Amino acid sequence: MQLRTFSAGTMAEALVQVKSEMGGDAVILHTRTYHRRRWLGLRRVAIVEITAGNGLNRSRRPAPPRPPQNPILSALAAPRQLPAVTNPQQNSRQILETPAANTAAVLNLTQEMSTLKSMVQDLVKQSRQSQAPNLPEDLLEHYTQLIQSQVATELASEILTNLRNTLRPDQMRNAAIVTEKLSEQLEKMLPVSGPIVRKKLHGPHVVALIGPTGVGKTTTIAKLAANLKLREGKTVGLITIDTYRIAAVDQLKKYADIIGSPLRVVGSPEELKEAIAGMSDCEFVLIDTAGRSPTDTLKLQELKTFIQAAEPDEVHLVLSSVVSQENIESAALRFGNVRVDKILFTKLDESVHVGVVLNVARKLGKALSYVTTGQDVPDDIEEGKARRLAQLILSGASV
Ligand SMILES: Nc1nc2c(ncn2[C@@H]2O[C@H](COP(=O)(O)OP(=O)(O)O)[C@@H](O)[C@H]2O)c(=O)[nH]1
Ligand SMILES: [Mg+2]
Repeated sequence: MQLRTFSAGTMAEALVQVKSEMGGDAVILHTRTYHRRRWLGLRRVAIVEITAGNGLNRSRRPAPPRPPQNPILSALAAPRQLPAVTNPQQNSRQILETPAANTAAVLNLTQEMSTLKSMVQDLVKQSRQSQAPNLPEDLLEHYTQLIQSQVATELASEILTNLRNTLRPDQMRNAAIVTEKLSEQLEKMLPVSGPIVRKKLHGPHVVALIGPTGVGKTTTIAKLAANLKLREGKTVGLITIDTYRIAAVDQLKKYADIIGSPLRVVGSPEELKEAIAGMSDCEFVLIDTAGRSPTDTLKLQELKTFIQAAEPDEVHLVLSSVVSQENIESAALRFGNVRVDKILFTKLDESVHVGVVLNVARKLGKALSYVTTGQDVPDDIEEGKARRLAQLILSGASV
């Protein structure tokens, strides 16, 4: 069986692609509509995705209710000659004049629809089984939940295969046990770093936040600084690297004033070194980085020289969980070149696909430090906890 996925702006466009690439015999197995952010996450664009298959192994279905052709595709793309009611304009008068004929036609259509519905369900199940082989029926539902939360298919398969291998048959029948064990498997997959802690006795513990523009670095610095200072009673100094003079400083200055922390703005690696040295009486120094465009490699190179000069104790790559997995990965690749010790995910309150956090943490092999859950300073930040993330993935809900 050959499986392919097509994406387009509308269902009609996607169907045209299916027909032209796979021919009229292709069977639609699954459709979904999702939104992707474009232009640095400012615009949401709807994408229709169709998964279609060719050469389905029909021997799996013992008694096909219909001839082995492509009823779904043809029903959607080029309506077949169904009873009169499928072509209402042509036959409307006739139907209206004979209520019995009308009822019969509607009945016929209802039957046709329910046959199609059960075929689609059957095919979707087959498709899932082929993607997640050897999974008992009870676990398929959980596999689907992981996929819906955007956990990568290979990760979802691995998690459920582990689960199948660890559960006894009697446990498998107990939904509460299955969910608990599944959560444990997910938790094991997500490395977390714990909170920012100063271990040294002298000098500040220096933390830098890097990442694309608009992900929430400055807001997160303000949250971290406020919590360290106001809740934990630590002394905190703030530094912002702003070589572009884009006035991003005002935002942090406001927070620095409220918290009562010093803020230094630096324009060169030397100034940054001096600024850190000047804050030697602080227990923590948090470095914010302003930027114009995340794709500007020259600026990334510049950022690297700043980070090298600062010699921070930890560098957190800040990523927005509402951006597509593709964009997150390309940002991670670019900033990975600068230096990344931990990852921090923002805007979990706006994301329904928390699986992305798991995928990216696994892919980068970096531990999750914090997640942020809203715009409020200082409350909307939490230490990254594997169990919390696992439960969000399993519930399919946002925070
Ligand atoms: N919904 C939501 N918005 C956030 C969160 N963190 C930051 N923001 C918003 O994202 C926007 C950009 O934040 P900013 O800190 O300026 O991003 P920076 O360019 O990386 O410094 C602002 O409107 C913030 O209020 C979060 O956790 N959830
Ligand atoms: Mg900023």
